[in-house]
Amino acid sequence: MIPAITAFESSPDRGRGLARDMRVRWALEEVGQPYEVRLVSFKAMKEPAHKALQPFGQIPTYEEGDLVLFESGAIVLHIAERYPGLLPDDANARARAIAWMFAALATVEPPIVERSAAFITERDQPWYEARLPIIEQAIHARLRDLSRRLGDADWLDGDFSAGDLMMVHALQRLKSSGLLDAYANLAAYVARAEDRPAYQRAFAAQLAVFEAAKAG
Ligand code: GTB
Repeated sequence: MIPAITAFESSPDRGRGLARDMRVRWALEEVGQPYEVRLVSFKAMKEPAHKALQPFGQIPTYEEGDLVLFESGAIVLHIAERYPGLLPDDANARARAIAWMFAALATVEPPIVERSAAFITERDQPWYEARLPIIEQAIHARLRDLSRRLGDADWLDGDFSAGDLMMVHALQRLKSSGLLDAYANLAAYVARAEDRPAYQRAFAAQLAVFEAAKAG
């Protein structure tokens, strides 16, 4: 059964791999599972057919036989549990890798997303100049602790896992901000993950969608 995922027909990230279909593509590439991609427009995303798959009218979704999933974290966890390669066999190590997935989604990513959202919706407001450093302080607090915990290890807990995949994808959104520059080990961690052949394949696939939309 070839799973099918959804992605932006025309991604606002202009092919930088920041939209959340990227983490699902990457997970599927890591485990070597072929997949299909259905591209959806912003309009189609808000229509009942798509909302039956994703109640909030967003991408990504994941369909595999009778199973329909939404939420990128749940999708990546499902892939990691269904196919070998993204979670350790040892039960305790597996639980810790899943904890890192949650840490990425619930602890590290929120202030990063808040910064992007503030830029999009509030940058013309008089309070934006004062608000930005407050959000950035919250991001630095997470990066400092994450950097200390990673230390000089390659990955967060042993071998590369779904926890690293989710964490790196959350951190990538900071690349253009310069905020990662103060944490050499985190910048190297992101670069190390981006060197993985599975990452490269997933990145190329989502970039091809953007290039095709631009050309056509
Ligand atoms: N919690 C959900 C999940 O993890 O699956 C969040 C899904 C989500 O935010 N989807 C976004 C979406 O569908 C795309 S990825 N947005 C359309 C809408 O809500 O109407 C978020 C995203 C969008 C754009 C950039 N970018 O331009 O850099 C980065 C990330």
